[in-house]
Amino acid sequence: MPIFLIVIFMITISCVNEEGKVPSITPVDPDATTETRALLKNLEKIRHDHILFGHQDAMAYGVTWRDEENRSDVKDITGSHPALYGWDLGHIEIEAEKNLDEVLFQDIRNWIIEAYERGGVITLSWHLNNPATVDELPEEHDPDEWEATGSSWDTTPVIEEILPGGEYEEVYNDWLDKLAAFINTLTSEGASIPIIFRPFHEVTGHWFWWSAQVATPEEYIALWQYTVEALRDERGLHNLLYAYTPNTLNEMDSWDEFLKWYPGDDYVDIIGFDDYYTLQGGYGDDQPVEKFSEMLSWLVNEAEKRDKVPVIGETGLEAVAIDDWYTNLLLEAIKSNPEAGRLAYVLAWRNANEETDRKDHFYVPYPGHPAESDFLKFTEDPMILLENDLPDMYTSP
Ligand code: BMA
Repeated sequence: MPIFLIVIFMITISCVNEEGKVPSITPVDPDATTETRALLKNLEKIRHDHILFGHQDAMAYGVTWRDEENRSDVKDITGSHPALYGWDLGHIEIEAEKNLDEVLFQDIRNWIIEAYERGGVITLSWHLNNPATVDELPEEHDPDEWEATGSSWDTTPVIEEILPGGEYEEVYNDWLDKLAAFINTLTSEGASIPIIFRPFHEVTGHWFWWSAQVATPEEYIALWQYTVEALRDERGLHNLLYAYTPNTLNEMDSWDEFLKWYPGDDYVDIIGFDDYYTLQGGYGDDQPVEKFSEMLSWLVNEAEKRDKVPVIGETGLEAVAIDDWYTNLLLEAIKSNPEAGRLAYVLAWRNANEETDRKDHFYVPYPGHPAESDFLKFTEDPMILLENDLPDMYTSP
């Protein structure tokens, strides 16, 4: 082949991942459904220009309301629901009717199907109980006791006993059956709805039974890989993309820790971290916004090296206590250099209802809140996408 043809061929290949071209990225599940593959490609494509804004439990409740048709705090302010919906499957494993934050699984299912049919994107986390101590879980729900014995926050060591040959292997397999059964009901017109599954998050924190103070990286990685294989290969779920989001880089001794717990390129589609304190200077940084932006650049770089999609797994400032947090801190960090902004999405944590749940525990403002107009400005930035701004995420670009 003449040398100039080889050069043209190589230039073509190297352009594949850039905006305007069809991304070559494929899920770690070789049998992923067409819509799931399309979702991953669309996230990869979109992140060069835009970021999807997401909200946990968006449709279930807001600070001042609960269980109202077609309502979300994001929509109350902006006129659109968020582009991304986070839900948590904690307590599906114990066959509860409601998840750990008192949302009926039946409702979660319906909100997922409706959001998908409107074009929204879904991500699921799983605050699963501790298999060793689950029997001690309090029967009565108390929103202020979310860290109760038997819960995800019960740090009794257990991973070794979940893995093959361990005392709780059967229990865990049964829990995976329950999880898979629920995910199997997430369909629209007979097709499975693509889900970004984000299990075992914040591993580098010290509050969950799977996290760094009780688990070793080997155990964590084995648990992750076992879970992916169990869902994908044994239970035949082919609508999942897997997201790895440890706790913020800013609480790590070295950013290599992110990679120390990383389950591997063959087990992860999306990488990110959860961060609640950097932007407002909670770790004592002199220039917190710059620090956050540096961390994002590092993440984007790592993702691009591995052909993974970078995201912010969870963030927010409790009670949105700084009025311009969304534009002057979050958006500023994202925009302060082109690399930091190449993220597919950012998920804000939930807006707990002030009457029935925790008070002042919300991460998106609501109408009348002092941060309302700043949040609206944030969502009106051309970079930020809400549900109404989304292209078709489920048809391959
Ligand atoms: C935490 C808090 C808790 C909640 C848990 C799981 O961050 O919001 O109130 O129970 O997440 O959603």
